Amino acid sequence: MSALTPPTAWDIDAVRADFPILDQEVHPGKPLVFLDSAASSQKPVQVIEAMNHYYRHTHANVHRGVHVLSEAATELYEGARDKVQKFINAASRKEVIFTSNTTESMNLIVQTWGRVNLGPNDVVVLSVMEHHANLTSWHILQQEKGFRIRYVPVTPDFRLDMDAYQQILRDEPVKAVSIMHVSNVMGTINPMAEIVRLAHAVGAIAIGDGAQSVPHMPVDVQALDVDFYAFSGHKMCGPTGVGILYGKKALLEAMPPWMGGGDMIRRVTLEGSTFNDLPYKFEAGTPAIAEGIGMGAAVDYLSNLGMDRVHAYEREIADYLHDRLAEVPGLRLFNPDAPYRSSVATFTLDDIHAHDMAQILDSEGVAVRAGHHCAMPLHQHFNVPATSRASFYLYNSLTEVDKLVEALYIAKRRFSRK
Ligand code: C6P
Repeated sequence: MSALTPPTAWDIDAVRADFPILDQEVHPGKPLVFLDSAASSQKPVQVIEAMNHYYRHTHANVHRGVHVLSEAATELYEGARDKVQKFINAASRKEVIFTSNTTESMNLIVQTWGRVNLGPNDVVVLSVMEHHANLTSWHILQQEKGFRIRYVPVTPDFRLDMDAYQQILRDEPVKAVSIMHVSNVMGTINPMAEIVRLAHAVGAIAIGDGAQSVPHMPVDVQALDVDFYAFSGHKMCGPTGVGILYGKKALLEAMPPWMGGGDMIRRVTLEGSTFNDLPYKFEAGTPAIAEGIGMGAAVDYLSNLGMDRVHAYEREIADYLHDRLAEVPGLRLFNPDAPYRSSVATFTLDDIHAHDMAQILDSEGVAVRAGHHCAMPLHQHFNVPATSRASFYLYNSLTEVDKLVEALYIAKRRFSRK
């Protein structure tokens, strides 16, 4: 590193070289500009190779056999749990439960902790900006248990209304607060530690949806003091099919199991079953072994880059992105200002429908997501049926911001001719 290079300099070419999928044209003369990482990120060769190597050399079921391959597979799979524990600074590996994704993690909390602890006199606090994973899972149990749900509103500057949150906590017998750390639509970074502190002050538990935070910033579950925290492997350079539920040990120990099956039991007779210790109590059946190992490789990849550096680079992208977008006439943005924003731009342009917009951008090689992004209530709050979302990640370059802006002007020109 030369004396002139700042210590946080990001070698974007070296990072992009790790992601072979990025090096392609998606239409003749149109190189891929992948801006849909909030839906699912791309995978570096290190993750692809780890899974490939496992299937070629070490595949066998875990926790079951005494033969060489089963022991090797178990070591790799359980090693991935240790990596995740360290990555989020959980106090114990028993607190790291493998699930299939954030959605399953959320449903696990609701169907175990929620089922045991919630009744008609209780209140659960969610927010208007939540993803459906953190809405419908509660709605399903609410129909059975009859508790009430209060929703923290969103401010006109696209943030969580913390005053309204505190008012709800004063007014209601709140048992649980479940809120996203980072919004998948607006990119808003919510004050998670403060949300947790205020929930605990009234005796409520606090649950964090970390699907959009863990991939992009350092997360320390002990510093947040959060009771449960959920995230997905596929948004953080890992494979699909694997996710994590972090939970404080005392809470997890007090919760009944969710799914029954192999691995989660201690003893089974025809009269009944007793259950395994944590974390296995919540992991019934053969797990997604290769995916767990792939997630471990993704954690290694991100740790080697350094999450502080990833976050700093994404802030640089966010600043440039929002500076450039501010110059596009007719663009309506649904993102907060710095320091609350992340490397996401969600927008409508003139009266172009979001799906038409995504198609035009795609014809220019620019991949974005269009629709309600599994956050229908938030779009009802905006009073728009759909938005387009460009979500950047550690492998996107500043030049790709320019490509997005160019493509937006192309869309404007095409529609103004109609
Ligand atoms: N958001 C998006 O395009 P799963 O599908 O279980 O891995 O993640 C669900 C989920 C939960 N919470 C948040 C904040 C999320 O962003 C997501 C997934 C994707 O925004 C797919 S809908």
